Amino acid sequence: MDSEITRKRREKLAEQLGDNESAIIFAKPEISLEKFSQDSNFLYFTGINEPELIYLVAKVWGKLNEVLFIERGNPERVVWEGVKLSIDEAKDISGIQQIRYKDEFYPFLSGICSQLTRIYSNLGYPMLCKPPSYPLYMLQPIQEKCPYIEIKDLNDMITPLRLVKDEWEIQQLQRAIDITGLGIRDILHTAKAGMMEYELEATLFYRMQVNGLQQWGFAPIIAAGVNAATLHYEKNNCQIQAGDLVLMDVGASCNGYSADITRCFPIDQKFSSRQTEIYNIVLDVNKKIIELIKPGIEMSVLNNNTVEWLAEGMLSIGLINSREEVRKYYMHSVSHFLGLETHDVGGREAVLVPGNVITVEPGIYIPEEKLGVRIEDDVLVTDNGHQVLSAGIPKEISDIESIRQEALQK
Ligand SMILES: [Mn+2]
Repeated sequence: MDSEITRKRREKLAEQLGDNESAIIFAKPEISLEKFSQDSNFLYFTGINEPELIYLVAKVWGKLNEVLFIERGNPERVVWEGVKLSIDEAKDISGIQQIRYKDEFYPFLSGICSQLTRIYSNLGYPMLCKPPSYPLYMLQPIQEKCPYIEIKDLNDMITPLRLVKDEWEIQQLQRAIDITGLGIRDILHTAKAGMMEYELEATLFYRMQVNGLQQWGFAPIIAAGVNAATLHYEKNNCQIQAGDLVLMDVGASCNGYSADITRCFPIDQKFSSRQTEIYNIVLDVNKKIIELIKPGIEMSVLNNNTVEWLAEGMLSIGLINSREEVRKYYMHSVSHFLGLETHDVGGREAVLVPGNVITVEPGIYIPEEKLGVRIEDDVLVTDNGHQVLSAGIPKEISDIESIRQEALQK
């Protein structure tokens, strides 16, 4: 990744700072023996995928000051932890010119904090963070020393930036989606009744790993039969029975950018007639919602139409008797933004603009019939419409059945 890209992002962040305000973004701390996963905002503004670093930008009396704090390597720890990022490497990857060691962070901040009125940081949502987030913990000493400084989450500043994806970001998403698609095809070609859900998960993980994608974007859902009617099922530990429809809601992550795809397939060669009936209603809504996507459309319009059209479908087959009952079998929303987080920044009230990437994922869940169907695509908003980034992953019944037939006749 070119440091010019992150430099431009930091410029846009700094433009939003008022005088005597600072933004401080903390990389995730290192947790021993755990696979490292970077803070999305830190990655977005620095391009550095290393723990424990701190990025600070401050506007003091009109003058901008930008510093990256890195760890001071300890030669005795090298054999355990490897070599830490050097000053030159940090400069090279991020394009940030002023690099200091992390033990200088508090002295540096103390030097400017009498001038600061506000600090924006990647605090996370305090309600959801128990114990308090790492950034909040790190800013505690400053808050105690300078209680007049207001400490705020920087979400509102970064949301408009992260919502619009540049070309490089779209490439990462496309790669994550393509490789997820390859894994889904592998599963369609190898799954058989009697297998465990986690065997299918392993097939996809293998495909991701051999293609160089080492992390899931989120906990994968491989749900057979009734499990597909549990929206966030992630145990993936049941045996798949003949007759089951299998739902896979999965996504690899590429340089932090997450795919989010859902496909369903019969463990037998063909969809049963009931599975076909439900699947076609969901597929039809999936396609009609995608057709609506273009700049200027509100997310709420996508949501309202989904509820309306799913209700029509359910009424037409007698699954429900009145429109009001639609929420019994469809209880989530149809779209969310996709990016560095699977549920990326951007709210339900947003109006789409070119460069947004959203999911489209209608579903119908009928636990009493041991059946759940969701079909999810990832869609880029273009200047005059949309582009389905997951278009290469089969979702037509005829395409899925022909792969299943070929697979089971082997
Ligand atoms: Mn999703």
